[in-house]
Amino acid sequence: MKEKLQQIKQAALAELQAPDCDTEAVRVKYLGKKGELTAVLRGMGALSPEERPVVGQMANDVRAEIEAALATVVAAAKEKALNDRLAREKLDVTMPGKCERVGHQHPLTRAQREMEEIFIGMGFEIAEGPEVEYDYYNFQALNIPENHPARDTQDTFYITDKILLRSQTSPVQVRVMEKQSPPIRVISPGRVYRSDALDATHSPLFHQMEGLVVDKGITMSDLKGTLETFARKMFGDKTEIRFRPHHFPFTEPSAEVDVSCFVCGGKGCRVCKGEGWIEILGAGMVHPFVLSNCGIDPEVYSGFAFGMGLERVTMTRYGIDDIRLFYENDERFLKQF
Ligand code: 2NM
Repeated sequence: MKEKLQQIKQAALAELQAPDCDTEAVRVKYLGKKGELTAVLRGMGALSPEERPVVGQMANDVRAEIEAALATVVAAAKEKALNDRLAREKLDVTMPGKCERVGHQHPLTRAQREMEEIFIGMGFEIAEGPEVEYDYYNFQALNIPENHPARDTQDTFYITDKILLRSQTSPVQVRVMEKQSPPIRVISPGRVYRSDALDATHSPLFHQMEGLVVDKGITMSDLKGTLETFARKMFGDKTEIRFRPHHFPFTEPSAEVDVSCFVCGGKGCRVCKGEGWIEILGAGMVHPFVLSNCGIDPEVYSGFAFGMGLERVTMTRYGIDDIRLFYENDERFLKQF
């Protein structure tokens, strides 16, 4: 019986050494109610009274040894499982983060939105219209005569005799005047097209923002006040504006409008090329012919209009010296804004 106990012990310990040992199966097989050790204990009745305590003691020792070996193997398996999981789920919080790069608005879009906000603050609404336009809206209704150089195929992209890519956003305002009766207060930002070769200051596609106000009793002083307010919000509180006489077919009188240089304040510097002033706008009182072309009685109503190039304003403001940078989509340029 003692030999049997030793055999059980050796067998159990050997099984526990196996690499993929099922510890629960070993426990049941040797220590369970129907296990081998229990079977030996059951047979103890056959032993003499002197042998019984000796064998009993030995059986208890064998049980304790098997239990201890089992506990060791179970603990080792648990530790290995934990270590495997820690290795698998390793997270190094000191690694550099993964940064999602976020885009932003194009500098021209930002300038346009900013200008829209300023005019919306003065009660203007935003008007839009087609970029493919009738020559009637782009030229005729605006009192631009048949022989005007702007109408030449050298300067404007024609699609047919009567259809073209708009060369300004004023046709949008003609459409507004046809549809709406005064008071009218609109701005029309958008793309315009001219048949110019691309260079540092010209592009066949550029952006304009024009404005129009029509009501009873609108005068040149309304125009000046509006543009001064705009210029101060756009270029700074101390900005002054200056009107120089000019000619546009669609306004009378007409003016080119300068703002005092926002860099030197008027003393003269590199940005204003020593002038102290920077030209940014064309403006004037809407020609009576234009009003009547649009069904508005010039004897009752008057209005002012203005227009500026978005690229030009943005280039001036940020000191950008080449218009092509706006269209090349080079991130090294774009990410600066
Ligand atoms: C400019 C300069 C001066 C202008 C005129 C009109 C309209 F539709 F009312 F006749 N819209 N925009 C205008 C006037 C545009 O751009 C340099």
